[in-house]
Amino acid sequence: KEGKPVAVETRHLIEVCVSDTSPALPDGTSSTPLLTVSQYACKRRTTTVNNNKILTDALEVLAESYEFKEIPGRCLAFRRASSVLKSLPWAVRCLRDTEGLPCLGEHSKAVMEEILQSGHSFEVEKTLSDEKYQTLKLFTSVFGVGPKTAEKWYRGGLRSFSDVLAAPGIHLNRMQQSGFLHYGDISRAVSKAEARALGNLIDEAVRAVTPDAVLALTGGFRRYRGKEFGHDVDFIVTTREPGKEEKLLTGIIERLKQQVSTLFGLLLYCEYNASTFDMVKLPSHQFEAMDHFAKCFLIVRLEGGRVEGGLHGAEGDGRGWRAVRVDLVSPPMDRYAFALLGWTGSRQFERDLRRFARAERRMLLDNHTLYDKTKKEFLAATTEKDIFAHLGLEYIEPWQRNA
Ligand code: DCT
Ligand code: MG
Repeated sequence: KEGKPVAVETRHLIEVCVSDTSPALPDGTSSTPLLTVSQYACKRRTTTVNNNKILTDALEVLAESYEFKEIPGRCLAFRRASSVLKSLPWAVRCLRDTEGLPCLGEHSKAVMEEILQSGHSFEVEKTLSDEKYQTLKLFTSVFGVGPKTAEKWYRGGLRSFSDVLAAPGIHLNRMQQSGFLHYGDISRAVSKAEARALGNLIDEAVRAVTPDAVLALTGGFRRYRGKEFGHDVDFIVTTREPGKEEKLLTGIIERLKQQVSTLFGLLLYCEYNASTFDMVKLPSHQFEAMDHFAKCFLIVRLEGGRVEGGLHGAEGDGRGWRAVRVDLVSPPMDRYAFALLGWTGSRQFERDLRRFARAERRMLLDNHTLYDKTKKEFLAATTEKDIFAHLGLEYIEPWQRNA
């Protein structure tokens, strides 16, 4: 659930506390920057420069802890508060700075005030040292382990990886087995150079299957999204021949499986999900986290020699390669703009795009379509700009979507 729809969008005109960056006026007073901050992340411009990292890190710890406790409303409230602070072009120095800002509830404000005054928050520190929080955080950091499995293991008295691996009653699925096997590599951040090297590797496989395929880096490493590091590398791949996109993806997987690098297979793990996309079943009124396009979740062996400047953070491990998580999604070409918009992120940006569409425009947006409930029709789009225009939103560049 994405929270309660708000009937009328509230705009907030705020006056910011005078800061060092405010230019002094000739009469000796300072100008106060005026800023309109929307409650919707898709109406804010958020770059990777976060002027309030101390505050947002703290709020995100609480968001995560409520996610583990399966209290989605509170989790979302902290995520929204954090996202608003990320969009500010200045650092919050006192609570008065935040007057008029949307999405900052009493709880968030109390945490912020404590940090602004004393440098830390009692509640955040208590959470960070909480055994259950620490254990769930550890377990969910394994590829293939979600909050439900982590909770089950915790309730079974397990506290560490060695507990899990030694427990007699635990059956790890294939994804989790690979998650443990490559844990060190997968939990290490992927650099931009590594993402580019993977792009070349996937591109070679794509060209070998179909020369005229379209391959795009998306997610945090999409061109101009601006993230330096990520947890995986996401690609959209499709073809201009209608209906051939699914074959394309299985072809790419086959090609990658056949490829060997220094005698080892390139694909360390591959889970392929066939398409369940069916225009007839749309629009979907229920929010679904995953789209229905054909996709695969991979772990790819990346040789250091392919990476400009070498592998990130692998100094001294002597292996010369690392494992990287890669996702490929393959929508039909006429769904490309929706898939690209949905897979570019950030998550908070996507959430609020859908929430804005529903609450402010009576439209349903997902990775497949945009549906106008008033006109009872699907709205066509070949570019992201078309979708923003249908929604009556100013276009937000990928590098401004780091909400
Ligand atoms: N996404 C989404 N909702 C989800 C999961 C993902 O809208 N529940 C979208 C947003 C980004 C894109 O899919 C890819 O997801 P991630 O790889 O998790 O995000 P990212 O921005 O690429 O960040 P990173 O990979 O660095 O964690
Ligand atoms: Mg990603």
